[in-house]
Amino acid sequence: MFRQMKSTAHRRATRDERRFHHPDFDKMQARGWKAAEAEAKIGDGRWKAELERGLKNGLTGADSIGDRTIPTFARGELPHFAGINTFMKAPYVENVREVGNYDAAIIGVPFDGGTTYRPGTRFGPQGMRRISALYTPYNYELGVDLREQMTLCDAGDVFTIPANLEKSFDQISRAVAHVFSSGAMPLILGGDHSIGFPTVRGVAQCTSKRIGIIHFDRHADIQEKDLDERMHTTPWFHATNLPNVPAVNLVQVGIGGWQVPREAVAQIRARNTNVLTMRDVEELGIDKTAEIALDLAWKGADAVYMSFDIDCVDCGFVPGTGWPEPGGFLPREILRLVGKVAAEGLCGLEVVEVSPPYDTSDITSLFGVRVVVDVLGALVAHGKLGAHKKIIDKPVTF
Ligand SMILES: [Mn+2]
Repeated sequence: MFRQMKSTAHRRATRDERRFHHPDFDKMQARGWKAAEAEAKIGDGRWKAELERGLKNGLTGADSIGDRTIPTFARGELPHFAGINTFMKAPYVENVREVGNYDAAIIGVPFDGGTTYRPGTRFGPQGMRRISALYTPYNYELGVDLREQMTLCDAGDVFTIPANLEKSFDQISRAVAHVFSSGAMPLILGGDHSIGFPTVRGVAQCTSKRIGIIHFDRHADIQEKDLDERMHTTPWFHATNLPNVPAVNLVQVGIGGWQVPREAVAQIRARNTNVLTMRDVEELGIDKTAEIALDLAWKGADAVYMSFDIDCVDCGFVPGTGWPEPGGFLPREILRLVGKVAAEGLCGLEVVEVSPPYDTSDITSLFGVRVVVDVLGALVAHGKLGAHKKIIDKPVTF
């Protein structure tokens, strides 16, 4: 008898008997539904114009094709597997003097001469451009359509000099300064992290204003030299020597593990930079980490630059990188953090250390692309795209 009662008490409820405990849940209040409603408010004029341009430039489609917006030659976004891979199929600005006609410009920096272990980041811009074809310009959760709400171009790659760091640095600074002076926001696809110095130098030379840096990385990258040169372990030593890029506005997030050289740690102390380890981030939580990073980077500064080393993400998610290290950010965490930082405005972005030869299924390249589009999405959603223009008081002309 007892046995029978027990079995009845623990019998699984049938589907009809099952109780649901969320009678007050209103799907209309879920972000999922609100995002669906918000989409209806975004225009589609640029999409229609793209289709028209496709027909004009790519010929009308064969008679058997019912959808008369499909051209003979692929032009524009569709199909995603076809076409010439600029970043997100953005227009290629062959004449870089026209780059100022756009809100933001992709600059490829195919350079891995600063690498101290695994090479291959010279293929980073190609890798990210190729897999960027996977994305539409619309983000459901943000309610943003980059095609409709901003203009993006791809300025192509900087002509780097593979065997010479210093000549490459000069080329990179010149390219970034040119784009920044034009008013287009520079979006830099590296390349190894040695380029962090010349990229920041390119921005900093166009302004008398003070620039902070938010640096996502597992590594500190602030020693003076490595292997007797200014390698990818050194960008912040040299960038924070620039007169308007003080080390007290450098915020280094995600640092830790077994790959931080002690020379770099001495510089952290000497220069009084700001370091948040992964454990700090865990204890603070993502939202508070973002607030603190923003407070420190913006304190007395007029603009903030974001340097995103892909290896800040746990290496299980980004195998295609120069110095993989376990224990970094999970993808959802870092994307949320990136979005929160970008929501306050940025004067430039670099994504570095993507090394396609070590990648698997393009996932590291895809993550790099995701950082770029999430930054753009946050800038657009918060009305901050173009805010950097007000600090350009020393534009360069070449
Ligand atoms: Mn790193």
